[in-house]
Amino acid sequence: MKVLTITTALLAAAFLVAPALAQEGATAGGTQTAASSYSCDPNTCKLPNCLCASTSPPGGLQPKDTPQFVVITFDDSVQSKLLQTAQDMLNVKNPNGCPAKGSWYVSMEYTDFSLVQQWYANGNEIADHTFTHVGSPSAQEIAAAKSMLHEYGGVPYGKIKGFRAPFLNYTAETLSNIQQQGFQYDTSSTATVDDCFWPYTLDNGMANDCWTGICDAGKVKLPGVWELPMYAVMDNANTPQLMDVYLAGSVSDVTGWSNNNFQRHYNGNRQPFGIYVHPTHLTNFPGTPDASSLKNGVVSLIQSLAGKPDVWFVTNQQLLQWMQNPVPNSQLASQPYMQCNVPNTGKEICNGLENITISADGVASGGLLQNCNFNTTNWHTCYNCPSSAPSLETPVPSASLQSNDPNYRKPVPDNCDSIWWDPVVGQCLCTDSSCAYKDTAVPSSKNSTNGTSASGSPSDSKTGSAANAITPIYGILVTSVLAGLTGLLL
Ligand SMILES: *[C@@H]1O[C@H](CO)[C@@H](O)[C@H](O)[C@H]1NC(C)=O
Ligand SMILES: *[C@@H]1O[C@H](CO)[C@@H](O)[C@H](O)[C@H]1NC(C)=O
Ligand SMILES: *[C@@H]1O[C@H](CO)[C@@H](O)[C@H](O)[C@H]1NC(C)=O
Ligand SMILES: *[C@@H]1O[C@H](CO)[C@@H](O)[C@H](O)[C@H]1NC(C)=O
Ligand SMILES: CC(=O)N[C@H]1CO[C@H](CO)[C@@H](O)[C@@H]1O
Repeated sequence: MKVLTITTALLAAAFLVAPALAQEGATAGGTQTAASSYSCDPNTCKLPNCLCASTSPPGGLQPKDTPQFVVITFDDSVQSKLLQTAQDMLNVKNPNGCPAKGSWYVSMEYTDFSLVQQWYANGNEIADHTFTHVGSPSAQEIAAAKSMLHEYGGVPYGKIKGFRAPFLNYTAETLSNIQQQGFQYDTSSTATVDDCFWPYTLDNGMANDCWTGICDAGKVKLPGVWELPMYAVMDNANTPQLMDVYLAGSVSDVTGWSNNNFQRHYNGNRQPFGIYVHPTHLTNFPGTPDASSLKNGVVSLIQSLAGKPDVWFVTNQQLLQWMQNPVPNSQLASQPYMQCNVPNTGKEICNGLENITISADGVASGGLLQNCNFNTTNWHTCYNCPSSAPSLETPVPSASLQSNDPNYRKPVPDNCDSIWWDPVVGQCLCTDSSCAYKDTAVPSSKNSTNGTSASGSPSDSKTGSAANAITPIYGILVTSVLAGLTGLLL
């Protein structure tokens, strides 16, 4: 395997060209020297609760026996057309015959919560991408999104385990916030070549994005919280491309880079390979350029990776289950978290698997759905609409119906998963051990969406000068991405 050395000078150049290349966090850093401040002793840091950053597979597995995971992730709002794009991308099978699964990092604006539930009930992952998609998000931004995904999307708190920072712009304080709010992992950092680490715990700090100063001693130390680096595709100029790689070149260029980098992982140490998209770019909307060829390129790439006996398309949660107890590829098919039994409730209960239809104009509907209309946004839920539009301060306003109203929907209790919960009758349709669920992650006060009382760790501070230097670039992207979205979707 050819090892590429990226110099700081090259990196600087990469950032300058970033706006022309792609979207948020498309390019990223990673120097050989920067990671030297990371140190971790594998004799004391042991699975399942601790793992040192390493380019080698966990559990002492040989690369040839290690599954090649591919994670496909989607960012921002969940809407019917975007969901269709995601489903088209995931239309491949794993070696055990189960469908590919993906992770969605959901921001709240324009999200249709009935589709959040549908995505979740189909075995995919729902994760937190803040309320209003702000860089450097407050604890309140993170907590508000989690509350809404639970209240209106029916996702148990304990199943919302992941976080990704908007614009991939996080600080030590962001990471400390997600730990305080009980998240299991962050996936906002970048892995290039030298720092192409398998997921690791933050007991000994960060080992990626070191050029920002985040790896400095004592800066981040969060026992038990996992970091899942995002794996960059190095293009022909050795510029790391991270998100929406399809925007950085022609379909054939992007396919070539992606295949080369996939092979680097597959023939190397089998680190996970990532395909990170904003599905809005791959979806046709009236009045915007035809996205079909972009989408077809990505779909073809995914289909070309599928079908190998050791290539698995998983959610980040599935990947973490494997990380904590790594088994050889030959044993992966039978792991409980790799099964695909569809819950059979014997009854239509608005669990997301049934009764949501998408009309030609891209509107979700179904007899059991509640329609929550607040002028600028119109979304659906299996639960109660709020009496006023959710806001950052009050993400979950009181229900529009009184609890004694015959049409009042019963919220998912902490001893049932929404895929078996009938919110109309208020009944858990599965109680045996195969589906027993107890949510231990319910916030102590459901009110406390204001974030947490504790402040960040004393060592928190702004990220280093390198990060500040790229702020204007991100700023431009923020504006144009948001402007694009609002234009499209309002
Ligand atoms: C990124 O985070 C830094 C540090 O908190 C902040 O100054 C900057 O405004 C953020 N950038 C964006 C695009 O939000
Ligand atoms: C959806 O549910 C409603 C109410 O139970 C029912 O009337 C309707 O026929 C269902 N639609 C489908 C496609 O099953
Ligand atoms: C929730 O917030 C309201 C208004 O701030 C307050 O009156 C109520 O006591 C809180 N409930 C809990 C359980 O903290
Ligand atoms: C939310 O947090 C802010 C700042 O910590 C505080 O001033 C405010 O009173 C809090 N609001 C609620 C409802 O707890
Ligand atoms: C600004 C605006 O469109 N307001 C409308 C919001 O919805 C209510 C109820 O449908 C209307 O009465 C308002 O005019």
